[in-house]
Amino acid sequence: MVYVSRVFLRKYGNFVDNLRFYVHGGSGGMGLPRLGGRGGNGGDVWVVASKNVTLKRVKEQNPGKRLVAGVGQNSSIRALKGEKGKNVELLVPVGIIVTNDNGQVLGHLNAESDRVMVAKGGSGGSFHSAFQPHKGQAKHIRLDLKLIADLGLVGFPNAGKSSLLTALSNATPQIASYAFTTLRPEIGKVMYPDHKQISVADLPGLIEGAHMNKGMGHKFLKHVERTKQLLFVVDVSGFQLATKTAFRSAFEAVQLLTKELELYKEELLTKPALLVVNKMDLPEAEEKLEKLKEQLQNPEDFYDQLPEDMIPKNYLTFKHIIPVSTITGLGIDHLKSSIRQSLDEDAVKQTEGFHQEKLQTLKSKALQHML
Ligand SMILES: Nc1nc2c(ncn2[C@@H]2O[C@H](COP(=O)(O)OP(=O)(O)O)[C@@H](O)[C@H]2O)c(=O)[nH]1
Ligand SMILES: [Mg+2]
Repeated sequence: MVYVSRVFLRKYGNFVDNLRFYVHGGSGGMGLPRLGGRGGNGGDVWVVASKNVTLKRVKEQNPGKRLVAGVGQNSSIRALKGEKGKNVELLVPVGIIVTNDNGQVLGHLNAESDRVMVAKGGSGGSFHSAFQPHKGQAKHIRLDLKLIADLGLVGFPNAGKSSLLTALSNATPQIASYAFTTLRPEIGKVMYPDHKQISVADLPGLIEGAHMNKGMGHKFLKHVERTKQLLFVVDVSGFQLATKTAFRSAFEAVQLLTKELELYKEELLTKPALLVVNKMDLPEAEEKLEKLKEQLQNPEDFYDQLPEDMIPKNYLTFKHIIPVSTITGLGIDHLKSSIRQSLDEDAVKQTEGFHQEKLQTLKSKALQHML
C-alpha cells in the first residue's frame, strides 16, 4: 500500500512550483561604549531572479531550506565602525512571487535581476541602543512560481486545441498578458455550477522537433512550465504535419508529445496529465479509440512504430482519458468534471504538504523553547 502511494507521488505532483524557506538577517555587531563606536549592521537576505535556475535546483541546493546572513562586526579600537555582515542572495527563476507565511506579498520577481529583501539584518550597537546590537529579522517565506493557467493544452497543430478551448469556456477565450513573459497565450475560463473557475491555456501548436527549437516549439514549452497540469490533445485519427512527413497515429502523437516534453525538461512530465482524444465524430473513431487505449496500457509493446530517437524514456500515465468531439459536444461535460476532479485532488495534496511544513516548524520551535 505504501509502495503504491509512493509511486503515485513520484509520477504526479513531483513538479516543484513552490518552496518555503526560513530566512534570518544577521545580527548587528556590538558598539564600543568607551569610544562611542558603532557595530556593523547584520547582513540582509535577498531573493534575486535569475535565468537558468529552476525551483527544483534551488530545492536540491538548499536541503535545509534555511538562509542566514552574516553577523555585523563588533566595533573595535582599530575600526570604530564595524563592518556590515555578509548578505545572502538566493537565486530563483524569473516569474516568482514571494510571500510570507501570512500570505502577504513581499515582492514579484518578473524580470532578470529583480530582487526583494526578505530579512533585514539587525542594526549594530551604538550610543542610541546603549551599544547593544539588534537581532536580524527572521521569518518564513514562500516562493511560488506564477502560473499562467491551471491547465496547459499540449498538442500538435490541428488536434483541435482552439476548438476545445472554445467548447470548454463557452466564450471566446481571452488573450492574456503577463509581466514575466512576452508570449500571449490564449486563456479560457471553465465555469462550474459552484462558481469555481478553472483556467486553460492554449499555446502555439507543438511541432515535432520542438526541443530543437524549431518554430515556436521552444517558447511553447516554456509555457507548459507555468501550468499546474497538462491536458494532452490528440486527433483520434492521428495526423500528418505535411505531405513530406510521416503519418502518425494518435498513439504515436502521444509518444512524440511526451518525448518533446522530456527533451525540453524532463521535470515537466512529473505534472499530472490528462488525455483528450478529439474528433470522436469521425468515421471509425470508436475502433481507433479502443486501439489507442489498448496501446496506452502497454506502450513499450508498440514502440517499434516510432523512430528510435523519438521513444520516451518513461511513458506518461494519464489520470483520465476522455474522448470528445468539439463539434457535437460529446464528452465535454465529462472532460470538465475530470479536470475539476484532478485539480481538486492536487489542491488537497498541496495544502496538506504546506500544513505539514508549518506544523513541523511549530513543533521544532516548541522543542527549542523547552531546551
Ligand atoms: N471532425 C471534427 N473536426 C474538428 C473537431 N475539433 C476540431 N476540428 C477541426 O480541426 C481543425 C483544427 O482545429 P483547431 O481547433 O484549430 O486545432 P488546433 O490547431 O489544435 O488549435 C479545424 O478545421 C476544426 O474545425 C472535432 O471534434 N471533430
Ligand atoms: Mg489553435
